[in-house]
Amino acid sequence: HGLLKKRMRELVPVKQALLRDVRKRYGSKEVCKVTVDQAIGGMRNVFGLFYDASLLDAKTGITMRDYNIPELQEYLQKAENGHEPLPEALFWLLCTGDFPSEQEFADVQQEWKQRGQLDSETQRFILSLPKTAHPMTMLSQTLLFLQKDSQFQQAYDQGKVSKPQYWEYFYEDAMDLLAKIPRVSALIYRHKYKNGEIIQADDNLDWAGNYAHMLGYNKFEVRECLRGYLSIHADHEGGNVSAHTTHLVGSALADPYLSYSAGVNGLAGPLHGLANQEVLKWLLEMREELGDNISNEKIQDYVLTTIREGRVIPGYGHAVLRYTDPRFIHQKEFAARHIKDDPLVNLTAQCYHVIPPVLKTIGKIQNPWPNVDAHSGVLLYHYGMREFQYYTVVFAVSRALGCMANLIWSRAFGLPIERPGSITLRWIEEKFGEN
Ligand code: AMX
Repeated sequence: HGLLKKRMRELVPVKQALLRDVRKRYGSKEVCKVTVDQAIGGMRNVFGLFYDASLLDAKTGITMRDYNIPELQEYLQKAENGHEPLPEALFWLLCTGDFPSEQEFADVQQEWKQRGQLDSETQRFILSLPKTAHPMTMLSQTLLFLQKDSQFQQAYDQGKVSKPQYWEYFYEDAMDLLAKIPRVSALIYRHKYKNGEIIQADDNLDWAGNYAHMLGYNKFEVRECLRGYLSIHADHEGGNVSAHTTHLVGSALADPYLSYSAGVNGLAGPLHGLANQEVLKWLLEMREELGDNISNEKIQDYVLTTIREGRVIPGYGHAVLRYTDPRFIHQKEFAARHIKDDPLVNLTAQCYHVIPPVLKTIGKIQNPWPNVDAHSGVLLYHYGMREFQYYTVVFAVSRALGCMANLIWSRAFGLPIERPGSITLRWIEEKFGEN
């Protein structure tokens, strides 16, 4: 076994004891009340989930194991001459709460290289998928295809596994899934857009750098872009659609492949991860209609027209955040460091200046500021990846890190099947009606 599993074996009993103690001391305390509006309105600010690896603050954004995005960028391992955090190091942090030593970091990296090979059956499966399918659908399907290799499912089927061991099997599946997902995703890209011309993995590269390489992008800057991208999208607490779905499905003891395939399906919704594809589409449509050097007034009109048509401004707004997403800032700073004078990057900066005041005039919008998806696509577009339908797959490769770390812990904590209650219109009327 690798060093991460060894460390998890030390940590699991300690944290199990901590959880028992917390329940004993605070188990009957009230976390929050739920109003009828919240029950109908997508459960905003209902704190009914336990999800340990990250926490979202409306004002300051995401912290993963208590570290915000600039701190993660500063403290996590980087590539030689690089500035961006490496996802292998982040995964160690998400699982253990500690930053990895150089040796621990190298061990995860090595383990993912060993586990990452795709067999010829899986390659054939991907290359047989209809090219008309959306790449997110292809990813979800391939995760389901890989489910035949689930060690948890096999052990459970044979009656070999009891509850205290669940997490160890989830861990094995999670590590395999994480090792394979960049290769699966790169092959989907090469199949759909590059005539199936496969680029073999380069095992001298790190997880994210190798993903860039297998996609067909070899500049150091692109690798750096992906290292940062795959780190900052990894986790966003437990209530977002992809994380919550993965957690929910896993709570039924569906293995990590089944669980994450379900999470990926949620990520493929335009109000969630697919927003990064939508942003590019929207920006390109705007440029097509209005040309280059668009005035602020024209952008304002374009925003209002989009809203009048009953559409949302993709990349703006958030269910929890109430200020600019620190992940947006991270990408904006990346662009400032690396990219000079790209028309779409410049337009994104101009939109950041122009759009929030317009959205503020529309009373119902709770958050007029940009989220991560407002920026991520233009970076990929700049580096030559023009197939914006693919962008959410990159998000999915990253989100797997957070979803897998939390899934392992959900089993380690022995969390039960998730089953909240629901209410009907009649229930509400009878409970609160006058008579
Ligand atoms: N453009 C236009 N209208 C917007 C809007 C936007 N960017 N953001 C919110 N609104 C509208 C909502 O559609 C809703 O209208 P309705 O009452 O007529 O249905 C109203 O404002 C109130 O919504 P809210 O409370 O501010 O937001 P929410 O929590 O219901 O939804 C989100 C949050 C992200 C779905 C929404 O802001 C949105 O649709 N944004 C655009 C899509 C996007 O960028 N999604 C990515 C989010 C980050 C992620 O998950 N990757």
